[in-house]
Amino acid sequence: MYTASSAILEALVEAGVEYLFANFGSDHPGLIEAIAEARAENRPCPKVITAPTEMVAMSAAHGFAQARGRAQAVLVHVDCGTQALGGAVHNAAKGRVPVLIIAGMSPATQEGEARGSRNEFIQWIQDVPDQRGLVRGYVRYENEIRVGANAKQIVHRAMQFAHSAPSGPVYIAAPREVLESEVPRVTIDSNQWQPVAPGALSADQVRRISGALAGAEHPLVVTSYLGRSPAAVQELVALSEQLGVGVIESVPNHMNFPTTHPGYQGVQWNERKQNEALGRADVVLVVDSDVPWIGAVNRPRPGAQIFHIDADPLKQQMPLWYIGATLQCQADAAHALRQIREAAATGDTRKVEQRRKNLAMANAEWQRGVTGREQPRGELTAEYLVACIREAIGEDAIVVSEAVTNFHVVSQHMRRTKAGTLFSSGGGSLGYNGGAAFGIKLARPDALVVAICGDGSYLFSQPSTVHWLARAYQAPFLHVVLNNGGWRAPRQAVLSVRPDGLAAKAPKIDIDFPQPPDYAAIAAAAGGAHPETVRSVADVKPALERALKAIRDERRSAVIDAHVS
Ligand SMILES: Cc1ncc(C[n+]2csc(CCOP(=O)(O)OP(=O)(O)O)c2C)c(N)n1
Ligand SMILES: [Mg+2]
Repeated sequence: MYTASSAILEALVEAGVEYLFANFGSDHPGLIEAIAEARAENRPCPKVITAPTEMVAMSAAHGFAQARGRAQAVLVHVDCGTQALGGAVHNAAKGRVPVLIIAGMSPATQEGEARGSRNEFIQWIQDVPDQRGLVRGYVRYENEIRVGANAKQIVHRAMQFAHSAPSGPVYIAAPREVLESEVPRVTIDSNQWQPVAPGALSADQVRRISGALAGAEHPLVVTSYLGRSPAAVQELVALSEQLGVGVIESVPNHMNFPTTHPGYQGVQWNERKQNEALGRADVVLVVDSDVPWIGAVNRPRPGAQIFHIDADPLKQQMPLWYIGATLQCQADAAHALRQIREAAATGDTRKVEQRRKNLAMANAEWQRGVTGREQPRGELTAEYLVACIREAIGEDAIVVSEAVTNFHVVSQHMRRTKAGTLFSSGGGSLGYNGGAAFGIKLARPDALVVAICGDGSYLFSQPSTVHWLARAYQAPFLHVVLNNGGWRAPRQAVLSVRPDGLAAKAPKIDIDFPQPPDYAAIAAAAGGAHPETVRSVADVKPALERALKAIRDERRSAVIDAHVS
């Protein structure tokens, strides 16, 4: 029987969806039947990953899309499963990561009018006034499949939104009777459903930006997520070399520029101090960044010329946003940087040579600073630990970071050199790390995947689900918990806003985990992960060695619970 559900499955295959991260319910018999039928008839069908919790399913699709650039599907149960996606929808939206969410809806009839009509009490309870409204503020597109006949077109349209700039999550819902309805087969020409072609700069924009960069004393690029496109990383390297332009990263959620390249001028985060390179620059080109600086503490020097190129220059989902740019351009970073580079005459070669020299000196100083901070001290520091991880995993390993107050430690000390080897969520809803690492490992089965997170973030990420999945689907990874005894971030917030208050001096402000769980043992119980606990400098290297051996030789995940000062 060919139903709307069969059509949806077929559309997923046509759209290149390899995985369906599924949490099934009473709304899904049509889809479950269509999957069984596809298998029985040996027709292509996305691989189903049975996801015990929705937040992890969505985070896995998030990680997969970051590593491979393609939206996967997440199937959830009515309003309840939609709500259980929780902050993972925020993360995909803020990170502009394509994910297709499909949800069933309670049956729309109650007297057996159509196959799928209500037959369980829960279907009255789960019928809510505005199911799609639960995610409306976050998705690029949401719709209900109202008749089965055009279900395929709706899936393809949703995918078009998901992959067109600014990309992001999309949501489609359908009542049970619609998913059950028999429909005629529709033939789709996938060429007609491609994402909108990437945008380019106009000739005038190219001229203004390349002219300003070439003529500047201290030209600087600031970026956070240009590295979503490996081609853009290459272009930025070429631009930096050709014109002697420096690059800083601001709260990067991708690897954007090789840290070992002389043009690299470091990375900034929430530091409450002026960034020197930013304060010096007379021309600043912001490319793909949500928070290029925090103006109250750190900003370009007065009179600096600011240009902005972004997949989403208006920051459509941010009510308050401005950076003082005199030219805002919506364009694909790789394309725009190539245009600028090709238009920029080599210019004054002596000047460019001088700029390159200055940059190389500043980069060497940055490297020295990082090296200094990562030397072993008495106590086990996050800096030392991250440096040891870097040395143990090599340049090709893929790092997932949700390290919160140690975010900048990971950005700095991982010193990534290759595009696509560092990801963080791009959002602010903690719990992305474990699911994302699992999804990335599915996307890149040959890569070593390493997630580094806070102890709070480890629990947010639902490690029991994550490690059950990692074993069930043979996607082992290294999970490192920066265990600092609880939530340090809220304390830092209190100290920054109320430095003289009572809370700042109080011995207890309810953010510590005085009897912490055995983090590694959670993963061992749930998914047979190899557990390690490290408390001192001497513990680190042997534990890393054993953990990586377990992943390599025994094909199981490893969790290192690292007690850092
Ligand atoms: C879903 C969600 N809930 C709450 C918060 C608020 N929050 C921000 S940081 C933080 C603590 C994180 O703890 P941990 O991962 O251990 O990092 P640390 O602050 O110790 O570096 C919390 C609760 C959040 N960002 N997301
Ligand atoms: Mg912590």
